[in-house]
Amino acid sequence: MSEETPHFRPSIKTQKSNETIERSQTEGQGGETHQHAPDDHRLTTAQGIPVSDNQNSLKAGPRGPTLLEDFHFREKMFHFDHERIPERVVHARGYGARGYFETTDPIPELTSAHLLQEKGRKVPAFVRFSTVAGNKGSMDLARDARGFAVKLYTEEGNWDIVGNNIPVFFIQDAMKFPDLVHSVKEAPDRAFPQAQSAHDNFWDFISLMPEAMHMIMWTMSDRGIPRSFRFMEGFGVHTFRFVNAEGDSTFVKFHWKPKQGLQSVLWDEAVKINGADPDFHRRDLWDAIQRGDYPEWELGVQVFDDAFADQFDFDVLDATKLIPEEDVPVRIIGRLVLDSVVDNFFAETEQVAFCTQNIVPGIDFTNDPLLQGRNFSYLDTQIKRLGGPNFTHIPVNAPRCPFAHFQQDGHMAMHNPAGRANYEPNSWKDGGPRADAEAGFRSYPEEISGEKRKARGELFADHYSQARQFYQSQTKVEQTHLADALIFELSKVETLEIRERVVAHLPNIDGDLAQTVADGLGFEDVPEAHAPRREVVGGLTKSDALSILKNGPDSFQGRKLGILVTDGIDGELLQSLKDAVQEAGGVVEIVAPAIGGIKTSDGKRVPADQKIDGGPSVLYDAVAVMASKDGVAKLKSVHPAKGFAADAFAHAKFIALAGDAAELFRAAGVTDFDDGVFELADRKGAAEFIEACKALRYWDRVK
Ligand code: HDE
Repeated sequence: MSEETPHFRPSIKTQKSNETIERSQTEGQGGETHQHAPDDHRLTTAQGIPVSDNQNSLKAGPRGPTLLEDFHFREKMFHFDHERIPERVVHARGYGARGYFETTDPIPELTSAHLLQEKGRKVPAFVRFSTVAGNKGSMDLARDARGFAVKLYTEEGNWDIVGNNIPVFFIQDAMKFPDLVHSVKEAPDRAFPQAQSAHDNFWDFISLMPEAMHMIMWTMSDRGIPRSFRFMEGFGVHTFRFVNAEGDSTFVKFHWKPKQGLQSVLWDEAVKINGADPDFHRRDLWDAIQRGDYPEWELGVQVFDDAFADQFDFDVLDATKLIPEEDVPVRIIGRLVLDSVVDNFFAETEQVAFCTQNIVPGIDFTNDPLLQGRNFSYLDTQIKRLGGPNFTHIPVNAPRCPFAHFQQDGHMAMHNPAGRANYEPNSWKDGGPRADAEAGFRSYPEEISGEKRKARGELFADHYSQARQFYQSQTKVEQTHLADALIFELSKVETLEIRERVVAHLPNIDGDLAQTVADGLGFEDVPEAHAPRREVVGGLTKSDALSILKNGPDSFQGRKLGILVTDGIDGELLQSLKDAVQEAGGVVEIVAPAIGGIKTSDGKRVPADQKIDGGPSVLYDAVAVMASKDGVAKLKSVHPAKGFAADAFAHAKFIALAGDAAELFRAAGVTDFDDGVFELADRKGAAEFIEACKALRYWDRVK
């Protein structure tokens, strides 16, 4: 037996990986974890001691026991055993990227925030998207709200807008957050279901919390299953304050509007994507940034004063309410661009510590009781996750502006004060920093008075009005999806009383919705409606801004066409289809019976990106099938190929057919070809097909 096992040196060949490696050695913005010179391949311990053998532990003879003095083994294993930090109690599954924010329309009249004083002012940004309920390893397409957390490294410190892709929340007071989260996460005895809300505990809680009904409309709508992080809106949710240089304050709500337009998947797609590619969202973001298709959002603000707040039907401090864009228009003031992936997931995405209380001069909180509670929670949670009070020393969390204070010591202290002064006031010559009454952060001096009580504002008792407005603002297709989602979720609820108690909220929202869901659950009648605590405000105007379909992209930019091909197809036609997609700013993936690809009729090899069973049509925004006579004959006996066709049709996708591809669809049971199905014959046809794909779905098929 040999005592020395030869070293295995992995060689990295793919272009993508090489790019990543180069970047990590030059940029290192977020996590300067690589302390080696790039050409230093010598393995050492963490103490820098050179290692002679990384395959075998130190033994008393080749077959003898392992010796305790093997400090290399001991350190390696010790470190491995401590690799994990606690995952976030909510939003555990997330994905981050870097970029920048740039002011496009300065607003000094509204806020003194340095960043927003001048057009073109630019600061680095870090964004983390997430699901809420699932654990760190859960799948991306769970029905859930999505976190949309933005850290702006401004010249006056870090400003975090820790928002969601939904502008309202389930609850009104932070007191209920632990209950909400316990109810949606796995039950404590059985530890399932995970990463889903379709279970008794969640709906039991919701049925008893009418204030959640507005948010439920949003999570059951297609907002709960976005196609990509790139195609979602973001919202600050709470009402915040702007404060200008004169000390005047206005209320403000923050909106992130995706330049790419809104888009979601269908529930049946979500279910299948979770199996085919549980990392669908993170892969999408990674790929888009890597290919230079940088996702971009506009920052919009809704600004309003006390007079508006006083005449508004609802309380602006109530996070279960939004302010319709038709009432207070969204003014675009800046843009956020994500142009760089992280060097190291753990260093940046896992360790990034967002805190709602990170605001800069010119921004302030309101008394929203949810926001007030969050301001306590986020700091608390960072201590637990990151192990001590020095988490701001981690590069991704450190400010990028000068900073100076007298805090010291603690676990893993990296920035330590130089010199003698670590207190203030002091009389030393280099006595350290001093507070600045002019430029320093000052809270808006709002007058506060009131009885000390556990209570809520009166208008908080309205629970259904905006839920109704949301539902009624949706297109027919979207309303159907919403009702289907409720039926799906409640069908997973085992306890009849819970199902009934949920449905009894719906007549207060919309009679047809209540009836459809009751029918879908097999109820004989719609259960008697719960009495609203406050009369529902009727006649709220429908808001187009609430619908996804009314805010689609009208472009195939950043979207993906899946082309299923067989041997013997027309290579030129394939090329013209690829050209048309590229011209539209989209991406093509070739799906073939084998990963080695196919040969076109003129003998050219086309490599595949996916083998057919790894590339189902649910992964694509539109599909084309190009098949020769022999090719289709073989495809017809491949179940995933038939699934590719049947699903694409059922999911209302635009479909292009070339050669004998129609036969595959017929074999899959699709016989009625409609106007969403294109016969592909030449270059012009390819361009026409991609033009049609801008609409993303041929909804007429599923009306
Ligand atoms: Fe959070 N939330 N939250 N939340 N939240 C956390 O902080 C909390 C709420 C949101 O990508 C935790 O660092 C309370 C609303 C996002 O790292 C924790 C309440 C909104 C993220 C916490 C809320 C959010 C979090 C867990 C009720 C939308 C992920 C880990 C008062 C506006 C940030 C962490 C990231 C994360 C507490 C409600 C968004 C426990 C107490 C409303 C996007 O501190």
